[in-house]
Amino acid sequence: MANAIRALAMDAVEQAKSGHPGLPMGAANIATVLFSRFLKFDPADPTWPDRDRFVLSAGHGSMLLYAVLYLLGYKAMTIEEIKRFRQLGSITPGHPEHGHTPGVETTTGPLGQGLANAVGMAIAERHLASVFGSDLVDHSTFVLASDGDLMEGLSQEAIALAGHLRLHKLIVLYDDNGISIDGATALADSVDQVKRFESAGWAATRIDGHDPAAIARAIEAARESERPSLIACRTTIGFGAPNKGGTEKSHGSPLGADEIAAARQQLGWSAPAFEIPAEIFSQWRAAGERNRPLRLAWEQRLAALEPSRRGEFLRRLSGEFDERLAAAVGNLKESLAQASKDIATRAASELALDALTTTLPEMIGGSADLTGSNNTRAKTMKVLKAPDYSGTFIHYGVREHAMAAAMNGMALHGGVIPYSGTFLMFSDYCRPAIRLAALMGQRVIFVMTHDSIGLGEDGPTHQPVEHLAALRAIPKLKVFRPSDAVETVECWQLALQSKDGPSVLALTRQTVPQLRIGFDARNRCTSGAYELIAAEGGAAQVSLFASGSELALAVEARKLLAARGIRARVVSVPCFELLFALPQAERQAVIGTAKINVAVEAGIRQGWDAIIGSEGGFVGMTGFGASAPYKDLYRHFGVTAEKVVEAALNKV
Ligand SMILES: Cc1ncc(C[n+]2csc(CCOP(=O)(O)OP(=O)(O)O)c2C)c(N)n1
Repeated sequence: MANAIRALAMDAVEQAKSGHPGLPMGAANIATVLFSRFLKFDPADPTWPDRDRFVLSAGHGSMLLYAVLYLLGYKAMTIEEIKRFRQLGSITPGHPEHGHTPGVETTTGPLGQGLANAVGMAIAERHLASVFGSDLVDHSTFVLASDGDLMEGLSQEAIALAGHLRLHKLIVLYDDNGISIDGATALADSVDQVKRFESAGWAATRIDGHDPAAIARAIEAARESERPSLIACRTTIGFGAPNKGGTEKSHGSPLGADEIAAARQQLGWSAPAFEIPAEIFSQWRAAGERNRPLRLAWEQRLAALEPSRRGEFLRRLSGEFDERLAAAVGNLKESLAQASKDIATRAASELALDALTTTLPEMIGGSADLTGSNNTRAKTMKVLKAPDYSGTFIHYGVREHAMAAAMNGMALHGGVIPYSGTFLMFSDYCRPAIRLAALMGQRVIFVMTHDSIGLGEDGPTHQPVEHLAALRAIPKLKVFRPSDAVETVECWQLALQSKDGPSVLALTRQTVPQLRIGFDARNRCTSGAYELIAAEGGAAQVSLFASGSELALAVEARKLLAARGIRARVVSVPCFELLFALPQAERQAVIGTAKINVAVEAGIRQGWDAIIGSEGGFVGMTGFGASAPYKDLYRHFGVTAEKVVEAALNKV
C-alpha cells in the first residue's frame, strides 16, 4: 500500500517535470499506517465536523496527500487530477491549497505554518469539546512535519504553546530524514528534537519510520498520552530510489526515467505509470470506508440532540450569526449617540468586545502578552487553559507568529471566530500567517493597537510607519483604521461579517474625539470611505481625506480653510479595500470632484495616490518616528491641521 503512494508520487512529478518525490516516498509508510488504521475521516464527507484533522505541514510533499486522497476514494481526486499535478486548473497544485482541494485542511508550503495551524485546530477542538461535549466533538489533529518545519522559529512558538496548553490530542509525526535542500541537515543543525519537544512539555519518542508496527505502536501510545506527542520517525528520503534515495537529489526534482525504472525494480512494483494493482487499490478503498459507521453514528447523536442545542452547534459551525450582531452593534451606537465618548479607539474596541463577546460566544480572543495594552480581553471572558478549555481568552505569551498561525488553524477548524492582540508594529512578526489567512480566505481578526507615532514615548522601534501600506498590499486583507468610537464599532461589525477573509483593526493608544455625533443606523464604514462633513456654501474646492486619529486633524483643517474662505469637505477613509471594491461610479462619488485633494495619515504616503492622485497633497511620515510625548511628535513631524491647510493652499 505504501508503494502505491511512492509510485504515484514518482510518476506525477515526472509527468509534471517538477515537484518533490522525496518526502512522499520517504513518509509513505507513516501515511499508510496513519490513514489506513488510525485517522478518523470519511471521503464521502470531507467536511464532517468530527473528523480527525491531518495537516501536511511540509507542503512541498503535496503528492503524498494527493496520492492518499485518491487511493482512499475522495471523489474529486481522480487519477486524471493526479496526472495533471501542478497544472493550471487542476486540484493538485504544487503545494496543497485549502478550499481548492477537498480533504486539504490548510494551505501549506511556507514551512512551519502547518504545524502552528494544527495547534490552533487542536485548541478549537478542545474548546468546542468543553462546550458541546465529547459526544459531538472528539477528534485528534495529526501533523506530518519535516526538518524544515522544525527548523523554522515559528515551530518553537507553536510547540511551546501546545505543550503549555497540554493539547494531548495533537500528534506530530516528524519525517526525520536528515536531509534538506542543501544536503544533510547536519550542515546547519544539531538540535535534538526529541529533547526539544520534551522540554516544551510534550511526550516525544524516536522510531523507525519504515516499520509499520513501530509506527502503529507509537501512535497508539500517543493517543493515550496526556500531553501532545512528537513521534520522530527516522526515514530515508526518496525511499526506494536506489541512487537518489537518501540524498537531497530526491528532494525537489523529478527522478528521471532510469531512476524511476530502477526504483520500481527495487520496490518490486511492476505496474505501469499511474496504475495501481487491483488488490492494493481495493485495500486502500476499504481503508477509506472503514470510518463510515462512526460518521453515521455521530450524525445520529447530532440528530438526537435537543433542538436548541443542535441549532446552536450547527450555527457556530456555519459561522453565521442571526440578527444578534446587528442588534448588539445598534445598541452600542445608540449609547454612543446618547453620550459621546472621547476615548482611544483601543478602548472603544474594548467596549465593543464587552458587548460582542457576550452576544457571540464563538469569539475566541487573545493577546501576545499585551492584554492590558490591546484591550482585547472583555470583562466576562474566562481564560482558556488546561485542563478547562471552556474559556474564550488565550494568553498566547510573547508569540505573535504562532498566535496568528494558530488563529488560522482555529478558523479552518470552524466553530470559533478567532481574534488577537498585539502592537501594529509587530504585524511584521505575524505577516506570513496573515498572508495565508488572506490566501485561504479565513475570517481571522487581528486587533493591532498603538498604530502610529501617536503611541509616543516608546519611540521609533515601536512606531509603525510603513505598516499600514504594507498590510494594505496583501490581497483580500481588510485593513480597518477607525477614527473614533462609532467607527470602531462599525469596523468590528464589518470584520465579523467578513466571512471570507481576514481583517486588521489598527487602533490608537491615544485618546481621540468622537466625530460621529448623533445616531445613524447605517454602517457608514461599509463603503470603505464616506463624506463625514460636506463643504459649506457651494461645491468643495478641497477634499480632505484621513484615516484613524488623523481624521480629527482634517476636521480642524477644514475649519481653518473656511476661515480663509476656502470650501473643503472631509472624507473619512477607514478601509481602502472596501473603497476600492466599490463600483467605479460610487467610488468616484466618494472621492469627489474637488480640484484639490489632500490626505493626512500618520504613516507613509504609499497607496494614497489611488485616492488623491499623484498630484494630491499628503501629510504624513517620510521616515521613522522618535521617542517623545505624542503631541510633540505630531508637531515635530508636521502631522498637524496647519500642515494640512498648507498642503491645500500650496495647490490653490
Ligand atoms: C519558510 C520556508 N522557507 C523555505 C522554503 C523552501 N523549502 C522548501 S522545502 C525546504 C527544506 C527541505 O527540507 P525538509 O524540510 O527536510 O524536507 P525534505 O527534504 O525532507 O523533503 C525548503 C528550504 C519553504 N518552503 N518555506
